[in-house]
Amino acid sequence: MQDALLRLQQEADTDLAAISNADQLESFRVKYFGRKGPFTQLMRQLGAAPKEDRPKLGKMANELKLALQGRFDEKKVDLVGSLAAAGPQLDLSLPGRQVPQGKLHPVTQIMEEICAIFEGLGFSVAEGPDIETDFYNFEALNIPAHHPARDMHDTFYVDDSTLLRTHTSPMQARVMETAEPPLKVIAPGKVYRCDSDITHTPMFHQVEGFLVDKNVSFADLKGVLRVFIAKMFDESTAIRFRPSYFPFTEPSAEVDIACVMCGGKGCRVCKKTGWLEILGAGMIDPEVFKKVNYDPEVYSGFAFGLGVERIAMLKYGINDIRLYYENDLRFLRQF
Ligand code: 2NL
Repeated sequence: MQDALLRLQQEADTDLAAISNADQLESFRVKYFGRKGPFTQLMRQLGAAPKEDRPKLGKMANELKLALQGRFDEKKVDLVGSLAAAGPQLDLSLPGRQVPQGKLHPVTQIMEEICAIFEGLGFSVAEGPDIETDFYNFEALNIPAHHPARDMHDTFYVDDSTLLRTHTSPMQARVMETAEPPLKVIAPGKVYRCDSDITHTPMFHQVEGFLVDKNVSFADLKGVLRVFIAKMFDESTAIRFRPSYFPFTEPSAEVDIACVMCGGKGCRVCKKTGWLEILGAGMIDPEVFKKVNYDPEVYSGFAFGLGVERIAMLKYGINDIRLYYENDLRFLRQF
């Protein structure tokens, strides 16, 4: 039996050395360690050996099996290592995994487009705090305490003198306070009003702009807005100015464009009027100039304000403003 063990060891060594792939590794395992393998047989033969030899032979057989198992494991590790070193087993013809790609939110896209148009006209961009003082949001813009216009703004107050800005004009008041004309500035950003339905969200975006210099006229305002609308919509888009009222401008106007849906014939979107309101504007009120220490006898200027969500709705034919803020990818991916 000792001879048998010796022969087994030699044969196993030869077999082990010849292994070069996973199939051969598995055949080896079955041949030597399987249920019908030599060790099972040896254990059976052990019963036939002289009683005094049995412990010694049993120990030899066990040691051989353990040693063989050890070398088999080493071989396995080597083989896996060399297969890995030979390069990943990849099918390079398979299509790659798509990397998900993010995009700018439609409101951000339109906001950037609007800013780019005004920057092209020589305006610079000023950004300021969302949390404002009552002074910059109202007082400086000719909306004193108890002015009826305050009711129109549905203000979120932080405390008696602090609030979430209801428009971006406070930024413009800040600019005028610290810089001297001539000035051409736009103020883009988030604004807040306590209002929510299909045309209002409590947070939305505005771009406001103003120009102050000597001898600025309403014709300059019309010229700038004319160019803006032609670039934002279409060269041939018809526009009209309608008299209106804002506390910070005099005279004031609301600006309409021919309905983008029906071209002016009248439809559901324009409520049969053929026109869509897209922004408000006017000549800066002398009272505003006095608040920021500009001499209204020397300087004049115009200002305008527009809602970004509204412009994007008109441009893309979106009928519910709340879609912007539901984060439904099926909606967002369309832009
Ligand atoms: C609208 C109307 C407007 C302004 C905003 C403004 C700013 C300064 C002085 C005077 Cl610092 N005016 N901004 C002027 C007229 C209209 O917005 O309907 N916005 C959505």
